[in-house]
Amino acid sequence: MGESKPRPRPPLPYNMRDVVLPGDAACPGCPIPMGWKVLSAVFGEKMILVIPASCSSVVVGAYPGNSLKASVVHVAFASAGAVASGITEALRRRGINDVQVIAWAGDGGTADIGMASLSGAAERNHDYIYIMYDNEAYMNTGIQRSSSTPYGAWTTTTPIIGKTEHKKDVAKIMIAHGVPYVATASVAYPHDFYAKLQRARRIRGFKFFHLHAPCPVGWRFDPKYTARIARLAVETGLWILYEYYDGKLRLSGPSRPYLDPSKRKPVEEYLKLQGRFKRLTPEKIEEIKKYVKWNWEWVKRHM
Ligand SMILES: Cc1ncc(C[n+]2csc(CCOP(=O)(O)OP(=O)(O)O)c2C)c(N)n1
Ligand code: SF4
Ligand SMILES: [Mg+2]
Repeated sequence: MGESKPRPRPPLPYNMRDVVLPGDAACPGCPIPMGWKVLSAVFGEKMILVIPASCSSVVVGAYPGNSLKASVVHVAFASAGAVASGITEALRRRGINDVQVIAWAGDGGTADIGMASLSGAAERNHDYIYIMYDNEAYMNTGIQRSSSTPYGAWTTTTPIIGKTEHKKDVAKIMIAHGVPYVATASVAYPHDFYAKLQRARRIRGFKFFHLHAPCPVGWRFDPKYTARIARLAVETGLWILYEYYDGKLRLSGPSRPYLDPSKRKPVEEYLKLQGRFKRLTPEKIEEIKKYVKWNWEWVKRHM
């Protein structure tokens, strides 16, 4: 038998600069690692993520089995805003200025239980980035409604007629705090998210991101559709991408065409792919359309 040729090296399983490691505990189609990939592209290992109790705590895992090659601090549900403030100040006092502190919290951990510590950090204008990844319910504990669950959506605590209130708009609350930078983003538009993070890292003071993050498990859709559904939210005008700084709102590229309502896709295209909206009546769909219109009016007034 002749000598066998050495086998070609298999390609590396992941980009070596990528700090999001393969083999995490996320469900298929989970938006969380999609968001982290973008953080990784901007900050690499030079970030400290502060993560309150949520799906993200499970997806990142416990040391030394972390699925992120960056520093992670697991904190109590309500405290991301406060802990990230403390870490930021500690680094400043030690003269360490090449590490980005990022609070990475769910909608429950931000819009509900974490609101007080978030508001305090924003008011004190601590110099870090807060990212609310919004999967629009308490997913880790079994899909309970949050104040960021949208109108009409089924959850295990809004089982029959869906949620009867509209979403709490945390980005607007942050704008009202007068922080230096607020942005909305979507896991379907990584380049837009990337550019916003690059801008935010150069701004001193508190920076807030509201990241739309469709969850296949809680929203009841096929995991292969995460990016498609996130994109449809923008194309129907339901999710508006913008930045707010220096007292002015700047509509982001992907949302610009939809300033013209005739360019927007019908909201039904977004709703029909998700089991959580299965029981919507025509009246409720009309109410959602009114909300979209009202939101765009608000955007126009602040441009
Ligand atoms: C004080 C407190 N109350 C309740 C819980 C239980 N708990 C853990 S994660 C979670 C839901 C988190 O929801 P969200 O912040 O939206 O993140 P997601 O799981 O959706 O990613 C809850 C209620 C807790 N850990 N601490
Ligand atoms: S429930 Fe949703 S957000 Fe949580 S890990 Fe699964 S896909 Fe991700
Ligand atoms: Mg959530």
